[in-house]
Amino acid sequence: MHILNAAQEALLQRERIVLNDLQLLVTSFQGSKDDLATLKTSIQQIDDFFLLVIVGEFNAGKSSFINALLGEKLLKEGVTPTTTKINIIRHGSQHSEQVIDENTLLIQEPAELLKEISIVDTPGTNAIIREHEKITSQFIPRSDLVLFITSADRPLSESERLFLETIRDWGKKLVVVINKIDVIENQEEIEQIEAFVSDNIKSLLGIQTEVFPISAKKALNAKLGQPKLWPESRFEALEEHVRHMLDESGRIKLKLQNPLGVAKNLCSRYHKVIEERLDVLIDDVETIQNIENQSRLHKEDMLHDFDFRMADIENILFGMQQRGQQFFDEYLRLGRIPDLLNKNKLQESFTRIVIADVPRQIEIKVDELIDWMIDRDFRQWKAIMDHLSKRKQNHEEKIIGDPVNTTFNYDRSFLMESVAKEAERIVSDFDREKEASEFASGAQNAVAAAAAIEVGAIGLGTLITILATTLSADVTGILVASGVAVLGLFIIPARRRTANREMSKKIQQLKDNLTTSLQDKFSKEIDRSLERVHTAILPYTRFVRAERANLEETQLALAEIQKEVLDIQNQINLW
Ligand SMILES: Nc1nc2c(ncn2[C@@H]2O[C@H](COP(=O)(O)OP(=O)(O)OP(=O)(O)O)[C@@H](O)[C@H]2O)c(=O)[nH]1
Ligand SMILES: [Mg+2]
Repeated sequence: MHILNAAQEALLQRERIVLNDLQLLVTSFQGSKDDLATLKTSIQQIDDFFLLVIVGEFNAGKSSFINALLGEKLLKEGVTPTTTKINIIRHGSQHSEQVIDENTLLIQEPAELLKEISIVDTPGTNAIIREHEKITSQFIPRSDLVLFITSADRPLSESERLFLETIRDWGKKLVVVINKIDVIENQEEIEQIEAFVSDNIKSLLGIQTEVFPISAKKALNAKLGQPKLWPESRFEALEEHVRHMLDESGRIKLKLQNPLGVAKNLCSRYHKVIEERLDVLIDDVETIQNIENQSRLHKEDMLHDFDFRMADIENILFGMQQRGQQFFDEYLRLGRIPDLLNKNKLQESFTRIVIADVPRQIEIKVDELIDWMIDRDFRQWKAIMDHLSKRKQNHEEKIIGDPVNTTFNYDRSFLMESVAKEAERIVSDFDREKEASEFASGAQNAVAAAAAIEVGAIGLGTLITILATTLSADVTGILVASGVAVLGLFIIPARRRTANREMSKKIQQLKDNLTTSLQDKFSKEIDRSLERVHTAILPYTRFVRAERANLEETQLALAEIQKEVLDIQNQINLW
């Protein structure tokens, strides 16, 4: 590269920094290897030879054009797809050819023009050999100036249009050449073709380019000894234009622009990827929120319903308490003294009248409660499963469309899948009976613990019967003890009230023990169920949160880079 002035040097410095930043960003974003390689090559190329790259459909006359430019028949021409490799033509003291790799050939030639620039002949696009187009497309980012050749007998085909878009997307400066004008009979027709190409490029690509109608064949022949063909070849204007574009400052400009165009292209591509991923994640956040909201509602519902159901149990116990009062009132009478002295009979009466079928009633209610609760839990998991599978369906296409890398989608799908699987597993393995019996024994333990009694696996109903029997014994004890001091009891109303209160307290205690321990057990169970949901979706939630933060950060960094690239581009354009 030529000596740069201070301002150019400073700008080049900035350019290197921003390109380096972009390289780091693409690397940390796990961008595609191809993108990284492209970026790296275009950075290296700042210091490399200037590359004028000739592209176009096969048979358009690319090789012929280069021959005409050099004024010698250096490259092979032919009607079938002829050029099969990238031919880099560079200045050398004598002619030589060297295979660089399977797709690249380096030709050295002692031509004056090549001292300033290297010219690249490429395989034609739209040839039957698809590989050719790929080789050429991959080379586009490396070019400093692209010369696009179309043929006058089929100007601007559909495939050429697509190829031109690729060139434009890489931010390349473009010169358009219409070759083979010698096959067109009259001047008017040539003008029509010229206008057609020029207008269409403008409307298709949104860029104004200069279009040069030429005859490469005549130009070469003119240079090879038939000078009268030179004006007809119309080559002069094109050569003049290229020479002007490629004077020293023009070359520096194009050289510096080249990697910036590549950077710009990558920036906008990665922006798009980030945006698409953020869209996916926003929907993910919504899914997670839906699940969490549903869990919260589920809990509220559960607690609300639970209070209703608990009220039934409390009513049963309340009924027992009232019967206890009546029983006491009835038995603490002088006329009942004989009964009070028969302890067994008294206990039997208390059990029959006061306890009645309370244990069974409670057991039924508790069983209902457990069933209801397990059913709700089951339904909750089913709802989660449905949410996730709906989410999966909605976004499968979006996920497939991400061109840059697959780890994001892989990780994300994997996590979502594993939550969905967990939900599915829970739903399909759901064993109501097992859950219910575990739950019941949990409830039993809670009640037993509250009453401070040791129990084995006896069932809640039996436990309540035991508690009721204890209560019967206790209460009968109070009555019997009262009976011994029977006279005092009837004479001193204060003692009678104390005994009555004590009995009420015992029943109240049983009631409290039962309700609080059941309540405790159930609310713990609700929390446990919610916790289970929360834990199951946690890896997914975490991923979404972390990935989102990460993407937003990358987005900001990318925007900075993009801004700097634009700024440097503008500065260069001011030269
Ligand atoms: N009439 C006419 N024929 C030309 C002109 N330029 C090239 N040709 C012919 O067009 C055919 C294709 O030319 P090439 O230079 O091989 O075309 P290419 O674009 O390099 O083709 P590929 O290497 O196959 O992609 C050859 O037969 C040339 O002689 C021209 O200006 N006028
Ligand atoms: Mg060729």
